[in-house]
Amino acid sequence: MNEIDLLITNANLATMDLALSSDATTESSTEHNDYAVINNAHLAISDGKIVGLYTDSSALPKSKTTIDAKGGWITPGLIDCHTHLVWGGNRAREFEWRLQGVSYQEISRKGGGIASTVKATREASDEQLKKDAATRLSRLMEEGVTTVEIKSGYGLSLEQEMRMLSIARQLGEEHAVTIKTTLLAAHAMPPEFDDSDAYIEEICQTIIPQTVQAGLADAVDVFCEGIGFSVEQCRKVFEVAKAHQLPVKGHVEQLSDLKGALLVAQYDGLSVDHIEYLQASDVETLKQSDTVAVLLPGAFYALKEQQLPPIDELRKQAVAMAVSTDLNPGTSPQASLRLAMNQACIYFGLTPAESLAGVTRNAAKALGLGESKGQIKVGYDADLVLWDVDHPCELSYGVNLSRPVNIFKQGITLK
Ligand code: DI6
Ligand code: FE
Repeated sequence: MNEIDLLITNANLATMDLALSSDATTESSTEHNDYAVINNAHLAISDGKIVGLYTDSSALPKSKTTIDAKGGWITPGLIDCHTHLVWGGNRAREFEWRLQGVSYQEISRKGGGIASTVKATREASDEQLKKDAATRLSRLMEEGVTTVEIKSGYGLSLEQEMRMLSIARQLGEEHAVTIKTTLLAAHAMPPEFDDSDAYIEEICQTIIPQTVQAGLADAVDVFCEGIGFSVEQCRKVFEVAKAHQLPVKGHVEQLSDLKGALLVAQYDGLSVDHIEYLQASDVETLKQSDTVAVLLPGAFYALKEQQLPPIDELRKQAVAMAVSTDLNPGTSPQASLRLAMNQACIYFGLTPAESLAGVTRNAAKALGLGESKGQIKVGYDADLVLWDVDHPCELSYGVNLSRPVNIFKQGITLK
């Protein structure tokens, strides 16, 4: 091998590579197998990719730069696969109402909720929107997040949805992070419309085609809910997305069981998100369509929900479970994926290893990036984090106890 760009020596790797988890190179304990550990390893990186994994230090390639991990733990860069991080204004007032016992749905029906953020987002200048979004993005990145999905959905017109997506794209160009954009025009009713079928027509005839033409959307999402859109309306949106070769996903079964997950599965969707009200008997369908279950414990926490997603059944059917922040001003004002990992364990009963897989391998899969990100594997992107922990379990256990020592984005040392 020619001289490589970067060599990281003496690391313990939580590779999250399923192919390794029962392999002889990992320690035999199940605990280690869950993280697909390689102890005392050396990582070779060139052109932003992982090009070699070694346990024999006598056979290392020559490198321009070498970093000694001193026995520290390295994981794949964290991936936040569900955020609404571009928004205007704030909803702290609504938080006070909710604490007084007014429900999220009630606030939404009275013109608060998503509608109030739509108003504030439309009124904000491009500069202000981008500045606030960049601050939130940096909060995630400080924690070791190297890939973020960002949805539109607070614009609700062609021009405003495109503005949100274009700001999301710009964030990806200006910061050392991979951004995947998702068009969520079917999030709520815009004030200009009183007929939801007419707005769905606008999404199908105008918003999706023009957004696609401008190259602004990587996927299409819907809010399939009593206070959102019906299954039949979401189906129309998915038909048009499919005609434009865009993958789909859905906010489904968050507050009630409309069977939105089954619709997403019919379109071989990337993910079903929230799913607290998903019936265990519907889980098999997700397995068949290879759709990721995205768990959003931050929204569950902030709304003080009681209904738990069918974790046992998802586990039994080996449906990939991702964990994400759902960062948004209403139901999950939480710019911490590490906190979401902890909440996924505490509230949903995930194991710390499942939680880590949820923000690495499975989050990558939820974004259609399963072949390039979310695992430490030769040929994969060198998005990596070196942590100040004694075991990867600590990443889910503590809140603001451990931090990244180094963050590498496509082989570039950010920290
Ligand atoms: N579900 C959510 O949790 C967010 N959107 C959605 O469809 C909430 C968005 C908000 O309240 O602003
Ligand atoms: Fe959401």
